[in-house]
Amino acid sequence: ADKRREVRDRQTQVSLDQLKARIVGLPRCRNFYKAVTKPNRRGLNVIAEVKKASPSAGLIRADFDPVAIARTYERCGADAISVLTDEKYFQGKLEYVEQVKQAVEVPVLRKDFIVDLWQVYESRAAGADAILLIADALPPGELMDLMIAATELTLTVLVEVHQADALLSVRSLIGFPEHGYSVLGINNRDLTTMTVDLNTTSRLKGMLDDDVPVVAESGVRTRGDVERLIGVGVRAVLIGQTLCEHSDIAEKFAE
Ligand code: IGP
Repeated sequence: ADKRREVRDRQTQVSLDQLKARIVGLPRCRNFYKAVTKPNRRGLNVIAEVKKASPSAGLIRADFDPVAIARTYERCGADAISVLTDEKYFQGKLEYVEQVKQAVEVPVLRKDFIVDLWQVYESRAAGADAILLIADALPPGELMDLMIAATELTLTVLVEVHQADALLSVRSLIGFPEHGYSVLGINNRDLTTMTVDLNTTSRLKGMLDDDVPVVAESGVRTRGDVERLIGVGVRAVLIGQTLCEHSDIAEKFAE
């Protein structure tokens, strides 16, 4: 409900037609789908997240510089970059997507609570190559509508689930070309209680065909965690806090 109010405020400043006009002149999206699903030496792809603060951790990095962090990630070999833009809970900003997109060559994911078509256009206009849609929080019909709109704009959709029932209702939508480029994100963090359980990934992945591209999200902190997820067969991991909070981001990445 908060998000809907925020979106309504922003809509009074920029109309859908204005966003559409901006999008017309843009180059096509970088291929986020390919970046996170391609086979590689490491055994999985890495989406590194630019994250200033979170409800569970508070302020993660005091000297937060989104462009510097994104450049470090890219230099360390990140396959894609996630940028949190939610202001209220994560101290993000939409402008961070614009800035990061200009600073790196890999695809950029806009991470926010997207509940309205207008935000899909807003994301594309800001330069995002992919958006997050949270299946646990959206009725299936609305999720579909947002996925179709994203596809028309050539965005990749990261469809996130935490609960088995949400997975059941969306699993048939993932990966089909007629629904555009989409990958399934399994969130190890329960957004209602903030608790993290890495077993969520293996438990939910077991409900999917092996060829569905899966991204494991949240709570990945050590080399051991990554090895474990490679063993489960995910195509990518999304890592935020443990990288952003480290005094030497490059050193933590190498681990
Ligand atoms: C990153 P972590 O534990 O590495 O910082 O997690 C990412 O998964 C997390 O930021 C996230 C998120 C979300 C944030 C996953 N799903 C939905 C906001 C909204």
